[in-house]
Amino acid sequence: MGADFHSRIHPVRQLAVLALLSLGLAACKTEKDPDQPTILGVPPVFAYLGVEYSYNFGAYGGEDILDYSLTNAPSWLALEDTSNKARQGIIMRGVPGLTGGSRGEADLGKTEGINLVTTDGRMAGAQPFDIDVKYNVMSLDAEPFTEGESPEIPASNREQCTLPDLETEGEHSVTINLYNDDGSVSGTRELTLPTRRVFVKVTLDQPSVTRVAVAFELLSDYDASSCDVGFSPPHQNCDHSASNAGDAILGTDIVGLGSNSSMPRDETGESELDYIDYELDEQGFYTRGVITLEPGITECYLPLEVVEDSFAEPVESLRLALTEVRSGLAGLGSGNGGVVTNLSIQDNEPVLSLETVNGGGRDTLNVGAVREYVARLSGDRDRDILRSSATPKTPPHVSNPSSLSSDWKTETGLRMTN
Ligand SMILES: [Ca+2]
Ligand SMILES: [Ca+2]
Ligand SMILES: [Ca+2]
Repeated sequence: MGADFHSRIHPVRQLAVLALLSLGLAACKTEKDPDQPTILGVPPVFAYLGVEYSYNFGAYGGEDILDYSLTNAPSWLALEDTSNKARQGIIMRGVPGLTGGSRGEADLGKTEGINLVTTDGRMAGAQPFDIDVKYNVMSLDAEPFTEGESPEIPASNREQCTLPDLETEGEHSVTINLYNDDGSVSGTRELTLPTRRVFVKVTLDQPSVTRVAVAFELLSDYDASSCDVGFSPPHQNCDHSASNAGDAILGTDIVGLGSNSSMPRDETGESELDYIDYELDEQGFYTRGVITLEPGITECYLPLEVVEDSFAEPVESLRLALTEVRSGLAGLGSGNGGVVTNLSIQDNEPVLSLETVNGGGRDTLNVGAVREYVARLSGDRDRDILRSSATPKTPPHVSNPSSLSSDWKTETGLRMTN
């Protein structure tokens, strides 16, 4: 009765048990004792450096208390001492790279034909399996940044580090070149500009049992000595040469930490983030540092600061690289060759466009005729605008909305709107 009821409710499970029984019998092809000790289970094929690996084997059969032993196992892997010997089954565990002699990367790779042997003193059962140890890979991910904006950190199912406060603005001082009409450098100017915090997501594939600290660095192809043909530095045709177009200037367009910024704090603002350290580069800007993921954390946020300048710029690109594991065990990419992700900064300067009074984008005008057009400036203007003219080779001119407006009105008969 009980069995009938059970079979109606759990026909699938009963089938599975039967299948396991027949598999177990098939595996031990010699003269069979039905009470042969048998191990159940298939341990995971992959293990990761610095990450706990554990598996609980089931067992049945045998006439007495079962004893277990591992053969051909990697040194990091061991059977757990069972205090309750009457229990059937056994747990094997270990941390590749750490347990069994802290062999680090020497534990990488595949071990084939590991055997878990169980015996009741008279008969033995065996369960062969393989384990392949891989790097616990760290990777980077970032959305495009927009000058003047701080993004939200999206929700995550992963174990997160303390979320950084991105709202608080920072401040950064830069020195820019001033140019004569021929593009030669006439002097420099110190500008102190607000910054907005952005972030790059740092993920660890698996939860590490130890703290993992990794060095990072901002990189850009921008090179002030890469001039247009016929020019030599310092010159505007070097600072803003064709080959530098679209490359962010580290320390000017973006930094890890602004020169006058306070260290990033947690979301409540109560304490400084303890997982990020910034370091100075050769130019004296904080464009590198170390990020530390505590044990178990698999997702963290590396705060950077985009300088909110008032230069009209194309979309600028740069890169963030993870360069070195300073402590713990993590792979920088699947082959541990390094991790690099592309970053981009979209400009937020107003864009000036001309249209007819009726909003048309095209018009025809007889020579000598006069007509009123609308110059439309996109974006908000709550301060002076540094207007750079249409071609990137000409110097940025400093002006402000009122003088721009009156200039345009008197000289061209245009009306400014916003
Ligand atoms: Ca910029
Ligand atoms: Ca801006
Ligand atoms: Ca800008």
